[in-house]
Amino acid sequence: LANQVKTDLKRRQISITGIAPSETAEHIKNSFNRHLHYTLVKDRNGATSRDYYQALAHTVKDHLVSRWIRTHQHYYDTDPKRVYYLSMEFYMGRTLTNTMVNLGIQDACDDATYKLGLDIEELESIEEDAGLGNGGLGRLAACFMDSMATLGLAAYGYGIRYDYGIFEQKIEHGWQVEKPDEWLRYGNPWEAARPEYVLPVRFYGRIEQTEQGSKWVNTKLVYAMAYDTPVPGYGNNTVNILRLWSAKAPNNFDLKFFNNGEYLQAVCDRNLAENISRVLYPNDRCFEGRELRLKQEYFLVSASLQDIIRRYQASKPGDFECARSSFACFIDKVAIQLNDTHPSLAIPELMRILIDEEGMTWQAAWNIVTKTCAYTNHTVLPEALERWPVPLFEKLLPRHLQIIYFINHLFLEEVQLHWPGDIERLQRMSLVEEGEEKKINMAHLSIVGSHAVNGVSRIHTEIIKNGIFKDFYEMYPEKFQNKTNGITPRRWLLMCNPSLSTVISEKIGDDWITNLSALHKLTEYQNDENVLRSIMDAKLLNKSKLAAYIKKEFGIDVNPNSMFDIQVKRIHEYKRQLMNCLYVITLYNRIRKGQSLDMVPRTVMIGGKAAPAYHMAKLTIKLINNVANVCNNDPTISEKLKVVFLENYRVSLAEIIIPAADLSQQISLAGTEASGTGNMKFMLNGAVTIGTLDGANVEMMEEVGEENFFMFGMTEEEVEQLWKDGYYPKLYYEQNAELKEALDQINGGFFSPEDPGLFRDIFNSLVFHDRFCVLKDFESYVNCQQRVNDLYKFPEQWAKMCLLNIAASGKFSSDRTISEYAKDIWGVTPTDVKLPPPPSSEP
Ligand code: IMP
Ligand code: B1N
Repeated sequence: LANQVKTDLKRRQISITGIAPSETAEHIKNSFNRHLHYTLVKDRNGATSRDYYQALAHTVKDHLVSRWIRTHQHYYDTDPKRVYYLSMEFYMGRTLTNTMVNLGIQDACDDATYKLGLDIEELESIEEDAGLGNGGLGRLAACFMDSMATLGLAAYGYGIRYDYGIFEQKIEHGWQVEKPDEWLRYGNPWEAARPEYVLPVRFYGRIEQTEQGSKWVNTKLVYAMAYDTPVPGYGNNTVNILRLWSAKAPNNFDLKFFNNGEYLQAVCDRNLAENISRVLYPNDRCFEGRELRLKQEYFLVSASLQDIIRRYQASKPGDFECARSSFACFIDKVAIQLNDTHPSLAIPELMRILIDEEGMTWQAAWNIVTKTCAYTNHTVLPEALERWPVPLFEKLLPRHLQIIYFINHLFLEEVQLHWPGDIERLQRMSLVEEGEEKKINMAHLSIVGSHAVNGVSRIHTEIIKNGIFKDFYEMYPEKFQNKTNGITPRRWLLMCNPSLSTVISEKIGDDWITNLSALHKLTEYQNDENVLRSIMDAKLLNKSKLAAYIKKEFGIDVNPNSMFDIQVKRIHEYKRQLMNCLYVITLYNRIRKGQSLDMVPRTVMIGGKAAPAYHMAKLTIKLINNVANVCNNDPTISEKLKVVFLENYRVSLAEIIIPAADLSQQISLAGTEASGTGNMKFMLNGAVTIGTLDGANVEMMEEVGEENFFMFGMTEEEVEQLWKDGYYPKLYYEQNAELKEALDQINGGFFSPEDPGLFRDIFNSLVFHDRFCVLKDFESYVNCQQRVNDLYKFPEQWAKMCLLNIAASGKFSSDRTISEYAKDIWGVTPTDVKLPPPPSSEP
C-alpha cells in the first residue's frame, strides 16, 4: 500500500496542465522550429521542402492532441451511444489543410510560414494522399467521418491500414500503367501507432462439438495492431478517431523452426501473415472471389468487434478491465453501420462471440445482432455483388459458415410461413445459392441480419425495393430506407475553393459552412451583376490554376477562357466515358468539315483509373489519349477543341479540378449509378451539369429546377422497356451518320494508324452489345450538348445558372445525410454544442 501511495504521488508529476500549444503565429513558428530540430533532426541548411512539410504537419498535429484526449475522456464520462462505421475503404486524401481549417488555425499557420519565408501551398502539396479507397464508396466514408465529428457524434471509423493504397496511374504511350502507392515511405505524421494494442484474429481450423457448445479449434493466428488517425470536427473541439488495423505475425507464427532449425525461413514467413493488410483491392464495383480479400474482410470485422465490445465493457480509455459484464444494454450503446457487404461478416462474427464465447442463447444473440447492425447498399450491378464460394468459406471460416447456415435455416422457415409452398421464392431468397458451386450471398445475409437497409439516393432505393431486393422488401418493408448521399462542405468548398468561399461569405455570412442549406440565400443575388461577376472571377482564377497544372504536368496549353468540360471518375462502361469520347470525335469531324461555326471553344478533360484487369476500361483510356493526340496536334482543331486525359485522378487532384469546371458530365445510363457524389461536388462549386436521370442527379435537378440542368437520355423506365422490346444498337449506328462516321473511324484505325485493329473491341462491344445503351442515348446527348454550347455564348445567363446551382446544392451536405442516419437508423442525436477548448488556447 505504501508503495502504491508513493507511485501515485510520483505520477502526479506526470501532468499535461499548461502544455497545450497556443494558437498564435508566434508560437506556431517556435513549434515549427522545435520540430525541425528535435523531430526531424535537421537544420535549415540540410532541410528539404519535405522536412518543412513534416515540421508543419507535426506542429499542426500537436494542436489536435489535447482535443483528441479530452473528447474521449468526455465520451467515457457521458457514456453516449457509440456509432461504428465499418468500411474496407476510407479515401481520406490529404490531412494538413483540412486540419488547419477545422481547427481554425489556418490564418495563424499562413502567417507563421510566411514569416519563415516558406510557401505554405507548396508545403501542402508535398503531402501524399491517404488513398485507402477506390472511389465514391471510400470517399463517402471519409466525408461521413468529417460530418460525424462536426455533429458531435461519438463515432469511430474502422478500416484497414493498407501498406499500399490505390495504385498510382501513369500514362505511357497512351496506356494506363499501375505503380504501387508507397504512401508511407516518408512516415505518416497523422497517425498514432498503438503497438501495445494488438488483438488476435483467427482463421482456418475446425469445429469441435462439446458439451458447452461449438468450439473453433486448431486455428491460425494473426494479430491486428491499431493505428489511430484523429478526425477533427469543424470548430467544435471534437476529435474523433479513425482506427485502422495492420496485420502483425505472432511471435510463434511458425513453430517448425524449433524442430528443424529453419529459423530464417520462419522469420521470412511472417510476411505471409502480414500480407493481409498489404494492399487495397483496386477493383471498383467488381467482385473477385479471392481468399486474401475474404481474409481482409474477416480481419477488419474480427478486430473491430473485439475493440467495440472491449470499449462497451470498459470504463476508462484504453482499459481492458470489465466494468459492464452484461450485454443487456449493448443495443442502447452500440450502432454498427456496414458500408456495403464488405464488412458483413460482422453479423455471423457477433453471433459467434455472443453464443460461443458469452454463452448466450441463439434468440438473445440474434436480437442483439439485428438491432445493432445496419446495412448500406451502394450498387445494383450484378458483377459487384459479393457471393463467396462455400468451399473457400468452409476452409477459412468454418464456424461462420455453420452460423450462416443456421441463420438461413431459421430465415427460410419464416419465409415459408409468409408464403407457404412458394418454392421459387425460397430459392430466390436463400442466403445460400445453389449451382455448380454453392455460394453465400452476402447482400441477403446483410438484409436478414440488419434492422435497417438503405440505398444511397431516392431512385436507387426505389430500384432496390422494387428490383433486386423486392422479395425482401415484401417481407420486411419497415427495414428499407433511403439516405441520399452527401459531401462535406468543409473540404469540398471552404478548403478547396477559397476564392468562391470568400465571395459567398461576403454576401450571406459563413453560416453555410455547417448549415449548407443557407446557400439558398444566394438566389437573392441571381440578377446582381456584381455578384455574378465575382463568382465568374473566382471561376476564372480556378481555371487558370488548373491550366497551369496541366501545362506543368502534361505540357499542354489550355485556354482558361474556353469551356472546361470535365468528366472525372473511375473508368467504367456504365459511366459511359465512351459516349463522351464519341461526342469529342463528332466535334472534331465537324470542325474539320467547317461545320462548327457556332461552336464555343472547349477543353474536354477526362480522368480516372481503370481496374488493372478491366480490358475495356483500359482500352477506353488508350482511345481517349489517341483522340487527344489527333485533336491537340492539329492547329486548325485545337483552337476550338482541346482534349486532356487527367492522369492519376485522386482526392487531391479533384480539389484542383472541381473548382475549375464549367460543365460537369454525369452521364451514366439511368438505373446504374447508385448515387454519385462527384456530381454534388461540381454543383457546389458552381459548375452546371449535363446528366441523365440517374442516382442523385434526379434530386439535384429537383433542387435546382429543370431549366438549370442539362438533362438528356432515357429514364430508368424507358431503359427497362427498351430491353423488353429488344435493343439493337446496330440500328442506331446505321441511322445516325455522325455516329457511324465516328465509330467507323475508331474501327478503321483512324486514331491508331500504327495498329488499325486496336480499338476493334470497343466498336464490337458498342455496335453489337452495348449493355449501357450508349448508341441509343447518343442523339439525345448530342442535342443536349448543343444547348450547353448555345448557353455558354451568353456569359451572364451562364453565370446566373452557376449561381442558382450553388444556391440549390444545400441538400447535398453530408451533415444532412449523417443527421438522417443518426435519427432514423442509429438512434443518436447530433449536437452543435462545442466542447471546451484546450486550456491554453483560451484568451
Ligand atoms: P478507447 O475508446 O478506449 O479506444 O479510447 C479512446 C481513444 O482515446 C483511443 O482510440 C485512443 O486513440 C485514445 N486513447 C486511449 N488511451 C489513450 C492514451 O493513453 N493517450 C492518448 N490517447 C488515448
Ligand atoms: O458508391 C458511391 C456511390 O455514389 C456510387 O454511385 C457507387 O457506384 C459507389 C465494390 C464498390 N458502389 N459500389 C462500390 C466499391 C468497391 C468495391 O470493391 C463496390 N462503390 C460504389 C457512394 O455511395
